[in-house]
Amino acid sequence: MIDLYTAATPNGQKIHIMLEETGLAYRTRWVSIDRGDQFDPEFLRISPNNKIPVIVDHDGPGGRELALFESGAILLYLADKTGRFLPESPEERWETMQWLMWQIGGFGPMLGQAHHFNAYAPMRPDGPVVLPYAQERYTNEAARLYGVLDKRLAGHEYVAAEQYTIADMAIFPWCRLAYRQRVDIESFPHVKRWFDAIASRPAVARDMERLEDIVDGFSEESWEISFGGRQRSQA
Ligand SMILES: N[C@@H](CCC(=O)N[C@@H](CS)C(=O)NCC(=O)O)C(=O)O
Repeated sequence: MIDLYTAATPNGQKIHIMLEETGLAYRTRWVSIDRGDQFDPEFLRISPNNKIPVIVDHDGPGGRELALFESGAILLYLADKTGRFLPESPEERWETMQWLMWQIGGFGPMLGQAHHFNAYAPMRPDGPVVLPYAQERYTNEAARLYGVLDKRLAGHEYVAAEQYTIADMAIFPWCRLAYRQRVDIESFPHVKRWFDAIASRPAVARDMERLEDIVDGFSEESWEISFGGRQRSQA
């Protein structure tokens, strides 16, 4: 049994997808990062960087319990544990690692900043904290990264190794929130084609449905109403 400590965010969703895809037995332990659960001393014991996701595998290596943080490490661990979604051949394996690291080191952190400056900062009650420089920087960087991904997917069905891997699982949840990054996914046709194909996988669709329930009031439409409107009225 695996306990997954998570929240309804892209980094959490990656692990949900992997667990659903592999069929491993798991329990979801929701961590409210808005409320500050991630700073609870109990949680810090397994996540010293105070972030989700974290897993505790009660049947880890040698039958012993293993706690693991950092979504990339968790995906690699689960791939190793199940022998799935990380190809064996060195060429394919390293290609997959390369795109996984691209997500962990660039796509995720940069899009996270794009979220903050385009979506969260304008909501702050304490005045105009939106920094146009930061918005421009991260919106441009987000578009650049989607461009890199689009170019890659122009010649490939999946991101790496010509098959569905943990690299796809890591990248996909960030694209689900393109509108928060001020990215129009329609203008990246290869990303859109790949995104739709992954979204229609039963394991992913199951997870997306669950997330819709959790983040209700945070749909694209309500985002437009509450945040688009607020931004316009501030301008
Ligand atoms: N590099 C980490 C990033 C994890 C991360 O940024 N988690 C966010 C939610 S998506 C979080 O827990 N934030 C809470 C905080 O920073 O206090 C990973 O890939 O696991």
